Amino acid sequence: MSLSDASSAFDWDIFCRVVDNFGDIGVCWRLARCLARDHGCAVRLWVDDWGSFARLCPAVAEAGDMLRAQGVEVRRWCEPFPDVAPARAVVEAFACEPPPGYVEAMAACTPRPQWINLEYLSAEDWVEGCHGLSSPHPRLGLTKRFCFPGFTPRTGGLLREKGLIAERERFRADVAMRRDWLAGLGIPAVSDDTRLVSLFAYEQPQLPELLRVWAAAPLPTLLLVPEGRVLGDVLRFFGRDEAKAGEILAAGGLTAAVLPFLDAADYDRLLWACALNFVRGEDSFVRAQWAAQPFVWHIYEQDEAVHHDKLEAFLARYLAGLDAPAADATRAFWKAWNGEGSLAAAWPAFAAALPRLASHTRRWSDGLAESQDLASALVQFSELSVK
Ligand code: TRH
Repeated sequence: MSLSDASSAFDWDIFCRVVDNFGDIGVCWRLARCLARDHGCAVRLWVDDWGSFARLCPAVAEAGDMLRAQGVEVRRWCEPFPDVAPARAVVEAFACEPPPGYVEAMAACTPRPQWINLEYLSAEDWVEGCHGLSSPHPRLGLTKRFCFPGFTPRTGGLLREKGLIAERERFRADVAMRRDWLAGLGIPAVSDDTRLVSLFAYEQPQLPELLRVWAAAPLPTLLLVPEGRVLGDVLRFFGRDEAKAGEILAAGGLTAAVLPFLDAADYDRLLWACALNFVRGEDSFVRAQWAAQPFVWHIYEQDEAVHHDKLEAFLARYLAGLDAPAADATRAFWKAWNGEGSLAAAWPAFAAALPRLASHTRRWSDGLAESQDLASALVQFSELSVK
């Protein structure tokens, strides 16, 4: 049987090359699960770096080149690439280019698969003009279309699982559930006036100065830090070289708990439980917005500092409608967190703005939740019927 006669068992093939960290695979893995769980699609996910993926999906570590996890068939993207019938829709994440033989096989299919390049998230204005554009293949008669996630209805939107917001609200409303969940992570009971802060970031050289301010503040802070790149900066403040998940460190009014790298559901709960979330990259940045609490974004650095425009574009959208002093304080603190200015100096005004920022972020999140989510947009985009 030639591939053109083969009717693929899969609705979707998603191709993911891990550039670094967890964002590329974080987005692809979430998208794959959304398509499978929320849309009943048959999804196959191709991933080149199983070491990184195993942090998000531990079952990968035990598997050979293939496994079924959370409703998705996961395959190692290796060379030579196996001779498989392409799916009806193909997502190439972040211009990672599917294997040439697979693309030839796509061209031989009748009908030809829908080919979508899923781009990185940006709040910049040009995104609306590029979302949905097509690019014809020079030889093979295939057309690739561009899907840009984003914050406006004229983009692909953001990944948001069905029922996520209701689940968040149930967790928030249930004080005992939150307390028990924190206790399960080894976090001691805290006083009602303690500010819970989660911290996921790249290296942050100024962090010890900020922690000094928190340690001396009249209100206590509990800092929850999943193991990762920023932990070294936390430990520097405490005069330690290393710490294991489960350790709790204290200085003045500041307590820091080192957490293991959490699974996706627990990472959401962490964000829901905290009054302030430090996030980074792409996927955790979006999760913080679904948590609807004030957050600070450590943006992924790009060549020629283009990430500064990206940061500004997001701030302009996010802060619109917030009173000027609170908006200025938030902008100054975010910029300092991203290397422009002093964190300790920017903190007092930002801390004073947090109550107003909290209600503003809630409105921001509610507004985003009214838009179509990215997986639904892709299903529509690909013209596959929703089952
Ligand atoms: O890891 P990131 O910095 O990822 C990236 C990549 O660097 C990528 O190349 C770049 O292009 C992109 O950012 C913009 O940050 P991100 O996107 O937040 O991915 C982290 C993932 O890890 C996210 O899915 C949340 C998850 N996570 C957990 O599952 N458990 C945890 O405990 C933590 C802290 C994170």
